[in-house]
Amino acid sequence: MIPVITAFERSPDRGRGLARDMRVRWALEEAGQPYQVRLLSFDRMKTPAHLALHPFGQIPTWEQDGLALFESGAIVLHIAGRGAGLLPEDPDGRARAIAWMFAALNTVEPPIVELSMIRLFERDAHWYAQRLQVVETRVRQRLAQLSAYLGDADWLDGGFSAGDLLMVTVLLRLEGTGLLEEHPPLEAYVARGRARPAFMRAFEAQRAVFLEAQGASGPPPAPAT
Ligand code: GTB
Repeated sequence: MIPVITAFERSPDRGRGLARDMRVRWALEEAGQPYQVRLLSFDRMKTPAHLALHPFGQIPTWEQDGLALFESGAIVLHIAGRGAGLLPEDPDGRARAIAWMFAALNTVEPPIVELSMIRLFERDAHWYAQRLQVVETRVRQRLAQLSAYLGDADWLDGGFSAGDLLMVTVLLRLEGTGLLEEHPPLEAYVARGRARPAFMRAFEAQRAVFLEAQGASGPPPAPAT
């Protein structure tokens, strides 16, 4: 059975590929695995039918042959684990690539998500500027560390892996902040990820959903986490 994933019916990112179905779509494209997408409204995400798949009522989810998964990282790991060319064959290299997947989601993504939340929802607070500075410093620290590690390498640990796939999608969320541009090696790293044909196919697929929804009726709803 072809896998079915879920995505926003009307993504608040306006088709910029920042919602977390993008990383699943990209992994599927890298694997050459055809898939179907069930598009959900915010209301449908909170119905019992969807909560049975995702306890937190979010996207993305994965269903195939009786297996249902949630959490984008777990889904990408599942795809990568099935010989998609996203994890090295040698056990040590594989373990290091998985460590980078965790690093992307647990170490680099949290301050970046916090920063986007502040920029989106806390602009009117009297402490906005102070808090922004604190969180920007946290993000800068991570970017400096990551950039120093990457140096002039193309990818984090040898060839492109699921670790890079997740890291690039995480760094993409910095679009428009100017922070990535402070680190040319990271800017080039993200550009390399974006230039992969599988990324481009995934990007166009999620963008097509936005364009169709926009054509159907008015602007999308306010951003959500
Ligand atoms: N840890 C989970 C995972 O990795 O799968 C987090 C899943 C998650 O946050 N899903 C979000 C969601 O379903 C969509 S991706 N939100 C609806 C809800 O919670 O009710 C997060 C996201 C949303 C919007 C933008 N944007 O507009 O730029 C970027 C990322």
